[in-house]
Amino acid sequence: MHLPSFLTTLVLGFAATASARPSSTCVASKKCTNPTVRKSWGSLATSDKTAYINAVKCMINTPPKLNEYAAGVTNRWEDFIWTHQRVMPTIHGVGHFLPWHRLFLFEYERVLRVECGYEGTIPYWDQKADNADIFASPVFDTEFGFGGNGAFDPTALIPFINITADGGGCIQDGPFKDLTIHLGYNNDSSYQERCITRNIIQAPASRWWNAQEENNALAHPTYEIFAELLEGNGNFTFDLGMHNAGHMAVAGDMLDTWVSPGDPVFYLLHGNIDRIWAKWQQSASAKLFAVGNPIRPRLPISDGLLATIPEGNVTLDYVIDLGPLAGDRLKIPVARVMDPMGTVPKGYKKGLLCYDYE
Ligand SMILES: [Cu+2]
Repeated sequence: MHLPSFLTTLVLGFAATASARPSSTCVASKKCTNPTVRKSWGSLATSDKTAYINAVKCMINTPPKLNEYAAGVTNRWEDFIWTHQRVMPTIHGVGHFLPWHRLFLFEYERVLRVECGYEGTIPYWDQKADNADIFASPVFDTEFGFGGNGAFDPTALIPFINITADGGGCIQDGPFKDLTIHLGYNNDSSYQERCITRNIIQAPASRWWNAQEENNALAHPTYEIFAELLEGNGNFTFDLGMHNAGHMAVAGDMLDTWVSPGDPVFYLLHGNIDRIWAKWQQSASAKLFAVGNPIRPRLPISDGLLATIPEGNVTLDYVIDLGPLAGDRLKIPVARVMDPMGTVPKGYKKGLLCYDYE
């Protein structure tokens, strides 16, 4: 295995070009009472882990609602994969990356609870706890976790860095060993039968999954820089950030930006990204409703698609939605998902959320 160049190159290229947004932080509503509490996977009791894994299995075994839209959607789990796949180019590298994924997690958790009788909350992956040895993560436990690496496939190159590693093939063990996915890779939503792959590598975890990286992001006073640092700037060889480094360290399906929610660990990783955002928001009152950065992606996308996306920056009024997954019910201004504890700035309908992180 060659050492990827990002190990030796640390680019601190973030110019302070973004200015603080004028804050309309006059809170019109009260915090919700009795928030649910999301906990790290490693801190859960084994019975809680089993309950969550069973809820995921339930979702996989539940009939789809969106099969009319794509042949590769055959169950409720794939409703969510496709929902992410269909809008991939417009929800990454944009100002609403964090709010959109927060909304996505909200609906995912709701479906686990309402349709699968799950009584807990969605767990998060405390990435920094696995900095030294990602392979030993409780997330990859074969009994009380999501199984470990994919089978070794010498032809599987990790995208962006073009190296081989120890895995690359189908998940070999654990509760999702035989998970069959019916959507293709990238934007291919035609019907197929395939496994979930992983190609775990330590390097991104060593470099980005640590308290220093988390604190480095948290220390930035503006949403614009904080959010970009946390997500990663789209350059998969230099500035991964904890989010991109999370996808890259697991690799396989997790490194297919379109269909990465096929691997159950997607939701744990995004739980952590959402947790860090919430922590940043709660660190000063002016940050709670701070949002910004362009609606148009930083990443290259086709000119045809780009032309359909408005110019300008994301504001509290910018409307996000989950498409047919939730229809008008979750077609809402960003303002309504800003506070996990459900407050909204003056003038907005009540907040959607009521949770906290432990
Ligand atoms: Cu995503």
